[in-house]
Amino acid sequence: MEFQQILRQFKLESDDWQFLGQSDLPGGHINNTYLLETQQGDDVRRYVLQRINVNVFKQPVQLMENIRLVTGFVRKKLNAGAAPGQTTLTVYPTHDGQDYVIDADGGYWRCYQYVENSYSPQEPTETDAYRAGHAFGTFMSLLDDFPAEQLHETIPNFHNTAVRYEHLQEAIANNAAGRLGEVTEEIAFAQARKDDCSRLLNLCAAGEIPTRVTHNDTKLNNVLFDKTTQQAKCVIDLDTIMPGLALYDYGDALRFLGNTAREDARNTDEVQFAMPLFEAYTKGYLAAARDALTPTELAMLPFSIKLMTLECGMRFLTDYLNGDTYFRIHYPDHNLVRCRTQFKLVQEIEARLGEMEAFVAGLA
Ligand code: GN1
Ligand code: MG
Repeated sequence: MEFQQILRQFKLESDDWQFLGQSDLPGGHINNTYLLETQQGDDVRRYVLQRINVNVFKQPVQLMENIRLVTGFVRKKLNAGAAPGQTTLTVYPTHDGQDYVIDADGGYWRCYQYVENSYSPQEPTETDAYRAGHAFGTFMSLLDDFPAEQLHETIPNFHNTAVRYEHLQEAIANNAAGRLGEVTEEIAFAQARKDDCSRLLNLCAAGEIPTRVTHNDTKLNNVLFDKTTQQAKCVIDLDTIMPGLALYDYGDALRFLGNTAREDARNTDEVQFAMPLFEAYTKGYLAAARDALTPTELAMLPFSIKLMTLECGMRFLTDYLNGDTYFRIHYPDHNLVRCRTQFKLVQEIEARLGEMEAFVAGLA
């Protein structure tokens, strides 16, 4: 189906618009994202149209319900002045009141307002890191009293690292793509860290870490910054909002931000852990979220970075063994390259864990 025809089915600001054009919005590993431009009277209005990957998100209707509930809840608080300068995503309904359009091939499409005058920092500074930490900390605080039981768990066990470890063991046993011989070292690397995989889960089961409403995909490019003020203004990519641990969001953010190289750098010598960005992000995050966190959560902040990095590496490795059925790849060993950067980063984090723990203890 044509993009225009899909957009026609959404209830936009006006029905009287002309299509100006479309382009890809690259970056994500899962959904397909497009920017559509329209002329409405004197205004140019832009929309983000996304095809939801239903191989990954098997319950697109529930997923959209989560996003509608969460954005509605956050918007109310923002309108009441909760976090000046922040905004949230705007989901457009269709003319018949749904949050999505189903195309002739059964594809699910949704439409967001494009966040104008925004960018995502490509080479983040310490100021950017502080602001991103503050934005994700604020996001968590805003959702502190959200009724979690209303949320669907759209991908069960999403950050259950012990389950991720089991999925890796299954992928090894199946050897579906016949690649087992290439990844002996990576498998040994993960297996040597098996006990780490259940540490946070055990603390959660013991009641030392609470379950909260979490974002679950806190990469830096999921915070948009304002071009005029350079402040972080909108947390985006709300697909994985589910009950989870605050430590997943904190750890995953630094997995991404703390890496001095790209997530798919082939030369792992480039992969180091950026302590100044860690320090800045942590300060910003704690400025917004410290009061909500328990002592155990605070103590486990540095470990969570290691855990989320290990988990992400295991997920790339699992997908490589399975024959690349989950993450979008751009060349044959892309998932293996991604796995290797993550595992190199785990080593870098392990070497600095004590230093990081001392830093957090000094702030708390
Ligand atoms: C995927 O599509 P994207 O880039 O927002 C993945 C995250 C991973 C990330 C690694 C639903 O996110 O969990 O951390 O890639 N999302 C899903 O870059 O699996
Ligand atoms: Mg995502």
